[in-house]
Amino acid sequence: MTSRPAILIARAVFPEVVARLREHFEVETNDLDAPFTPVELAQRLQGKQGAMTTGSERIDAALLAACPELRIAANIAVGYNNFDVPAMTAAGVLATNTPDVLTETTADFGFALLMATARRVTESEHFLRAGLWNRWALDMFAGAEVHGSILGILGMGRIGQAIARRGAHGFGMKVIYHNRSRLDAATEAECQASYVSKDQLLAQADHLILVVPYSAESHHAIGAAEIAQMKPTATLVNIARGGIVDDAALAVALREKRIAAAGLDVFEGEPKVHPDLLTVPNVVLTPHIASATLKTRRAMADLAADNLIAFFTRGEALTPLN
Ligand code: 8YV
Repeated sequence: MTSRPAILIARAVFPEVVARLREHFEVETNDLDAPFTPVELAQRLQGKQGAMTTGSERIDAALLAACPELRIAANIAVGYNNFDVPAMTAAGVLATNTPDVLTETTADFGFALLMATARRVTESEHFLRAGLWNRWALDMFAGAEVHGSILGILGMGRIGQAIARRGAHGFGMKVIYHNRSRLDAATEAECQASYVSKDQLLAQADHLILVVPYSAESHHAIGAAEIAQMKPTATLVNIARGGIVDDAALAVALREKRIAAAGLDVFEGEPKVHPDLLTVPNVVLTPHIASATLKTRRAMADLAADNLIAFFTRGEALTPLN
């Protein structure tokens, strides 16, 4: 018998973070780092009061009913569509996420993907690696201009604003955005961003980047009809969540050159990727790495750990969602 709370760390995390958690809790880890099935997760959570999760672990009503001792789930992610927050609240389980610590890093990557997409970086690299480069040509891999173009942002939270600042201040872009609620005038001025309707955003953007949280409302927010509203020269970047874009419709649009190119870090049903996206050349594909710098991933794990420690020692978490 122990009086210390018991927690499950559902995926492999930095040893230093595990060591810190062991100072406070009885800790079970997943050293193989294979994602648990829902049944395995419920089994591992038996007798646990806390869970450290990632986007791979779903905390929903069925899981909560099977794990009555659970009191907190600390997500190592700012997005929390793997949590059914109303069900957690009803079950008296605290939910936490990791905002702020990944904002600038994720915005950096959004820009990296935008530039790789617009300037055809991976497409031209594949060409070179395949030994196809035997002469220089004036129009070879000529892409879309980034500086001075129109940057459209769907979802203007912390990361959207950080992308806007990069576009406006670093690349002299005209920034337009659409969001459920309009930003206050001071924030708009600081980001040099103008609020437009979703239709205007689609029609005007040279480069459209998606940074909106996933919800029933944002499911397939970009499908065939929305892509049809975009300029044929436009690019589309998704660093938000799979499911916001209808990947099958996007693959068709890319193949038919209805838009110039896309950059995707997230996918419907990832880690599976729609097979048609793997065969179209004008798409840059990355495996959900927008927040992946060592410093930021460590900061995310540390914040999730701090949430668990603060909750069990002081009764309140640092970044609660409910
Ligand atoms: C995470 C993310 O790495 O924070 C988020 O919402 O998408 C990424 O930064 C990923 O969700 C793993 O939990």
